Amino acid sequence: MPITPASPQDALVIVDVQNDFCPGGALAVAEGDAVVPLVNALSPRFGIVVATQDWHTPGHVSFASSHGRAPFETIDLSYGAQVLWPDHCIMGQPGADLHAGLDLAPVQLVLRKGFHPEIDSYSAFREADRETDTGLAGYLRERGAAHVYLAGLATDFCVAWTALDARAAGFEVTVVESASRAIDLNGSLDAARRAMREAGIALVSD
Ligand code: VGL
Ligand code: ZN
Repeated sequence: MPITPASPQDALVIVDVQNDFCPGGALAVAEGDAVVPLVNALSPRFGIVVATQDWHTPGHVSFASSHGRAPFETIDLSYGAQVLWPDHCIMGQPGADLHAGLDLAPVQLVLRKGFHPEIDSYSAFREADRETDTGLAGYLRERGAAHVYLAGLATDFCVAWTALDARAAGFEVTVVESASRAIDLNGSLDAARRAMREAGIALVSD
């Protein structure tokens, strides 16, 4: 069913629609680029539109290469378990650019995350140490948002973590699954969908 936000203060958060998460990118999500026209169709319906950008330092703690390990292994860091990824979304490099087809005209804020060298941040609200806030909750509250919709990449990592933190921050949350694509590593998509449902997050199609 086409999504029609109930209030002009409903917010759309477009998560990490970046070259490195699209086919040909360093951490390509299957059909990642398929979300571009779907997100472009969604964004003009919202009064508040934010896009997030994964934005890592070279040698970032989430990179397997920083630990002499293979990508997709998990290690323990001071803040907990960390999946190790191929080098991706390095600040200022083309892989970190938002996909060229993404319509940026309706986007009012581009929020970067993951720029602290020693802390990852799947969530656009709170970094992986679970302490460092990005300011997004305050931004959305000051703009009067009560309901946050999410779409983008990847459903089971940055979309899910952002959705769960939006809920924890007190927003109503809806994930537009049809305009999102997943990495699906070791059952991560099923686990993410279960966690989101249990948190009271609506999973819908547009
Ligand atoms: C993401 C893994 C590492 C995402 C970002 O956008 O889902 N996944 N960094
Ligand atoms: Zn990342």
